[in-house]
Amino acid sequence: MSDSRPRRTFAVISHPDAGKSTLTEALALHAQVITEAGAVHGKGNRRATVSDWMDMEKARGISITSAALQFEYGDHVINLVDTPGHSDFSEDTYRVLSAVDSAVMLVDAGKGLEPQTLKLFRVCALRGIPVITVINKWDRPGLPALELMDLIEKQIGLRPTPLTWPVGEAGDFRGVLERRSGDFIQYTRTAGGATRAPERRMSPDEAVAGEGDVWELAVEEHELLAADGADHDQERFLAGETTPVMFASALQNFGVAQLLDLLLDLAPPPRATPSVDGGVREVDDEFSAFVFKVQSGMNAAHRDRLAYARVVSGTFDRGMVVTHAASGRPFATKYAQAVFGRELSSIDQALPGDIIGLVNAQALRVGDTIYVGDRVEYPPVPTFAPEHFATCTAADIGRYKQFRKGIEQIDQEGVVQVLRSDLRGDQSPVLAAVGTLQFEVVEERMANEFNSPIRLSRLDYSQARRTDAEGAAVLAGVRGVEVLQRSDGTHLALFVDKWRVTATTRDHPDIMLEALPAGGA
Ligand SMILES: Nc1nc2c(ncn2[C@@H]2O[C@H](COP(=O)(O)OP(=O)(O)OP(=O)(O)O)[C@@H](O)[C@H]2O)c(=O)[nH]1
Ligand SMILES: [Mg+2]
Repeated sequence: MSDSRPRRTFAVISHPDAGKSTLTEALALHAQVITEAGAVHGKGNRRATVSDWMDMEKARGISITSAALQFEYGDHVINLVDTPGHSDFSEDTYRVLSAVDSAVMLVDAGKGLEPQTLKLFRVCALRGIPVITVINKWDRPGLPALELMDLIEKQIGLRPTPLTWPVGEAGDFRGVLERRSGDFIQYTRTAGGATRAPERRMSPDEAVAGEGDVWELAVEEHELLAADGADHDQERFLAGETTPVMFASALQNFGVAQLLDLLLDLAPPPRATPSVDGGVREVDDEFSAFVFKVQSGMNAAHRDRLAYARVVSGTFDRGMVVTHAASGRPFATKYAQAVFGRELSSIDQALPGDIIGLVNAQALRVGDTIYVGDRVEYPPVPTFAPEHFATCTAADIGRYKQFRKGIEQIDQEGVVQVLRSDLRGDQSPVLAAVGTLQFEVVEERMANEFNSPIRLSRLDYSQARRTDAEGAAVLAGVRGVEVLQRSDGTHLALFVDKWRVTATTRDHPDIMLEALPAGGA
């Protein structure tokens, strides 16, 4: 977007099924970027949400890949990234977390804090990403609100500071008490939740008259929270000690306006970013950005490959020639796009916090930095320890060209890690994944997008360790170990199990065998 309005850049994260894509859509609906929710929220009749665009996502009703949406709201420009909840895709979610300034964490009111949610909370804490908590699905029976606050405090050690408090227990969502003003905001359902939910602000007196005991209980609990010091404190929130909490029903568009306002008022704007060499790029320094995601197949008609870059500093102008840090080569940015799910529209300018799509930028890989002026390189995005391995061959040998092209693209996107060795040859690379659903995505995309169905044959390995050329040479003759190379040059030694790793370390104490960060559940 071509103006200087303030930016808010955040990710929506949680355990699968908590309602991230539904909330993403509700936010877009509320900001009036879409006029009707794409999801017809009936069971079995669910159309895809704006952010779930892959065929596989539509068929299964889960998000498989992250989706970026940029839209205007009030006097702000919002950059939102909807992430997949499934732990098999957590590498994608973690990459997104390197590109945002805050996170909206969804909690399913009926389920409390689920494993993947807890894990993501920890990642945010580690990276210093402030977290806003949304208790979702309040339209359905669930845990008591105070109990949920206890769970947040005990299980993740963040102090919850609710900004709104539900009026009506889970399953009887009448509205919220806005704690700052003490007002009642009453929500009204619309048919199927397809349009913005009307809301009415009422004074406490009106609320008592209308809602009686239910209102009084909310007031009591609100006072209890206040007495306990559970009020919002901006500094502590930004320091990662507290989390503002809101109650919502994404499906019915309840609580969505309050969340948008919260994001504008309290979520942090883009800030200075450290580079690998220990320096810092200030927001108003010269232009720089890094690629956190590469995706193709967004549009079956054009085989576009899109690199998603987060602008870190400076102003981006379309057509600008930037430097690609990895190769030192100049790079022309003629085809910069704003992204809204799968829709692209060309942009002339972008500011820090914006996520831009660079079309057919073949040179760009996940983690790459581009810049103008003083050289800068941002830290690489993490890759995880794969735990599942399979050899991959073209089902139809006559389609080997398509096969190679597809595998190369899959590799560049980081859908799985692609490993090769002289022994196995190029016809039969090994795919390495954090979770087996990643294999299914590869199978589906190779068949439909690249017209080269594949055969996968699972290998017995479950452990990968980083080694080097020397280690590879030593391990070449060792039984139960195989060394392959990733396209970034990294040598990975694969082992059947942990015992084999231990035994090998004992027998060859001098070689490098380094654990990779754990990814999956
Ligand atoms: N009752 C109720 N159902 C909801 C609400 N929000 C989402 N759902 C339903 O929960 C299911 C999952 O919603 P999604 O938005 O796809 O969940 P998600 O978190 O994006 O899931 P993944 O991307 O697969 O991790 C869908 O059937 C939604 O209609 C809500 O507020 N109330
Ligand atoms: Mg989703």
